Amino acid sequence: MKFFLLCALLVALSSFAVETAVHDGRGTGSFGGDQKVVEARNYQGRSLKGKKGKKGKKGKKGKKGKKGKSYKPGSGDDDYTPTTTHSSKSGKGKSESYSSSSNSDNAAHPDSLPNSAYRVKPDNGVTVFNVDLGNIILSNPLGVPSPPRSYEKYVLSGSGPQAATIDGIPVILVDGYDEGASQYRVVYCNNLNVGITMHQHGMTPPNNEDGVPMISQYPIQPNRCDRFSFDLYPLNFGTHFVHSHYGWQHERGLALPLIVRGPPPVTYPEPYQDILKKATDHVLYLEDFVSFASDQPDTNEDGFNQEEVQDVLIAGWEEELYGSDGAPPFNFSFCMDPGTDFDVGFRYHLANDRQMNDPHIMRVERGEFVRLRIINAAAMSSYVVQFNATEWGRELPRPTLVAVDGQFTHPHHVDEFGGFWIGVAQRGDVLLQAPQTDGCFPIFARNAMGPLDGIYEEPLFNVQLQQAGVVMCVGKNTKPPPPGTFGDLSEFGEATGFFSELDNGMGQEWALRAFFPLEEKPVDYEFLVDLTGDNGFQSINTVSYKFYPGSPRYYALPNTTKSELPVWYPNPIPLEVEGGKRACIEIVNYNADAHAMHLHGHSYQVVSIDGHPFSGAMRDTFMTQKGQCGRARICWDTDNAGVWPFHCHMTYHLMAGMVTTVEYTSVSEESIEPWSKMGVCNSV
Ligand SMILES: [Cu+2]
Repeated sequence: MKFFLLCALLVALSSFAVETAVHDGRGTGSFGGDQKVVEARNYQGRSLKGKKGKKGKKGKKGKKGKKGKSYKPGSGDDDYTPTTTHSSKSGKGKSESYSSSSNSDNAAHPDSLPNSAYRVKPDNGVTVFNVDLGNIILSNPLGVPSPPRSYEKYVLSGSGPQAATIDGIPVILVDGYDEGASQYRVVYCNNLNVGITMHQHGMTPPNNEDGVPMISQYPIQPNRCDRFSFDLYPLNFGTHFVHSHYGWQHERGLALPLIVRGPPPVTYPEPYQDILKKATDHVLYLEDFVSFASDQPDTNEDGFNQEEVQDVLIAGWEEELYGSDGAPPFNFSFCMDPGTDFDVGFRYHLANDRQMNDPHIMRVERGEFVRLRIINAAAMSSYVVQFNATEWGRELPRPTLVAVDGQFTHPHHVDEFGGFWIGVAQRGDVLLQAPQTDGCFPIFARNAMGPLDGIYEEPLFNVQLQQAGVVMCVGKNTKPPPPGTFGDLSEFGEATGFFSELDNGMGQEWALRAFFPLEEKPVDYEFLVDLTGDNGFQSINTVSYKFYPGSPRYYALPNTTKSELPVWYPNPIPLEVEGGKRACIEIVNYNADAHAMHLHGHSYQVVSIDGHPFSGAMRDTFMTQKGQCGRARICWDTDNAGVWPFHCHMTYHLMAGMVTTVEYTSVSEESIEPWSKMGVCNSV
C-alpha cells in the first residue's frame, strides 16, 4: 500500500486531489429512501476569547495560552485560504467569554432552527476548522466548595459546507449517499503552539487519513493546516466524532461531533424506518473535564496537570501491586476482582459544553420526532442517559435505540435497563417523539458510578455533580426553566452502578443485535488480547506501548525495566493480518477496571460475551467487564490495509500504554516508518 506524504499535501491543498486507491467499494445492506438535499448555511461558531494561561497552583506546567488569533493565510506555506476568518470577536463586536451562565435561554444560539436550516451542499467546497485555545467558565451547582472559575479549553470553529451548529455546538455534518458520491473533506488549521492530530473516530478511511501521531501521520505543526479527505460509504452513515490523538488534547476539549447523514436501510422495520426519515437531528455531546486521582481529590485542581494525575495513579498502582517490599511485579495471570471505584474522577461533566444547572435548551415542536445522536466524548466517564418525561408521544411511546457506534441495531427500548448506557467513546442514536403538550423535560446523562459509600461521600462525588444533560422544551413559546432548576437530582439520589454490571450497560450489550451482522465466514485469525497491568500501569499482553508524545516514551517487555526509547518505535507485539480475511480477538480483562476497547479503521461485531455466542452489535468501541477475567469476543473483516491502533479509549489507560496495533502484512516496515514524513514536514 502506498503511503503518500500528508505534509507534502500542504502545498497542494488548493488542487484538492483525492487518493482513494486503497478503498474497495464497501458497505452493508441496502440503503435508499428519501435523500433530502439540503443547502448550505454558514456556521457561526461561538467565538471564544483567547486567554493567557495562568500558572498552575503548584507553579509548574502553567502554560502560556495563545491569544485567540486569526488564521493568516498567505504566509508562503499554505496555498489554501480559508473562506472566513476565525476571530476572537463575536458578531456584535464584543468579546465573548465561554460562559455557561450567560445564556440560559439560548437566544443567541442558532440551535432552535428547524432541521431544514442545516444546509449541506455536496459541492467541491472545502470546510475549515480552526483549532484554538479558549476558556470556559464553570460553576459548582451546589455552590460549594468554590465559586465559578475559568479553565482553558480547546475550541474548534468551522466554516464551509461540512461545518454546522447543532444544539449550540460546532459539528461536522456530511451528507452521505448510497452511490458512494459523498466525501469527507475537512481542513484543520492548528493555531496552538503545539502539534495536533485529528482522528475521525468511527470512520474507515485510508490509513494515512487516520490521524495517529507517528503511526499514520506526522503531527500538524503550529500555524499549519492539514487536509483530510476520503470517500464515505453506507457503513459510515451515522454518529461519530473527531478528536485529537495527540497527548492529552482530547481530554482538554479538542474534539467535536461528526455526523454522516444517510437514508435508513430500506429493510429497517416500521414505524422506525419512516420515523428515521422525518426525524429532526439533535445532538447530546458528553464530556468530562478537569480530572483528579479519585483517592486524592486535590490533584489537578487547576486542570493543567494531567501528567501529575497520571503519576499519582501509577504510584498507587505500583504500591498496590509491588508492595512496600519491592515484591515481584503484578502477575497478569492473576485475575483481579472488580474495582469498587474508578481511578479518575472529574470536577465537571458537560453536555453540549454546558452544565446541568444551566443546560442547553433543545427546542422541539409538539409530537416532533427527534433522532438524538448521543456521543460520549468523555476521557474516562461512562454514562446512563435517562429520559424522564412521563408522557412521550403517542406514535412512539418509548425512546428507542436504533444504532450504536454509527451502526444500525435492531430497535431497542432504552428503558429496559433504566436508560441508554454509553461507554467512553461510544455513540448511540435514540429515536423519541416529543410529548403532545408544551413543557420542558430534562434528559440526564448520569456518570456511571458505584454505591454511595466511602469515597463517594466526598463532595466531589456528589451525585448532583456527577451528571450532565439537556432540557427539551416543547412548544415555540415555552419558557425554559430558570438556571438551577435541574441541578437538583434529589429524586435520583441513588448512584447508577457501574456500566459493566449485568443490570446496566453489560445487560444492554447482551440485548443489542446488529441489524447488519457480519456474514457467516470461517475465521482466519484468532487473537488473544489480555488487558494486563504490568510495567506500572496498564498494558496489553504485558507490554505497554505508547503513542507519541507519550511520556516517558517507552515500551516495556515483561521482566525488563523501563527504558527510554526514541519517540517512535514499532509495536513489538502487533496483531498481524493479511487483507481479505476474517479476524477475531478474544479480549480478557485481568484488571479491576473496565476498558473501552477501540479499533481504528474498521467496525467489528461483538460475537460473544463470557463464551456465550450471540449476534451482538457492530461497534468500534466495546466496554469490557470489570475484572475477574471477563471475556468478550469481537470479529471483523480485514478490508482496510494499514497499521491500525487497537487500544483502550480511556485517556489515562491509553496514555499508560494499553495499546496495540493491527498491522496488515502488506504494509512494509519502511512504509510506516514516520521519520521520512518528519523530514518532509520540517522542510515545508
Ligand atoms: Cu482502559
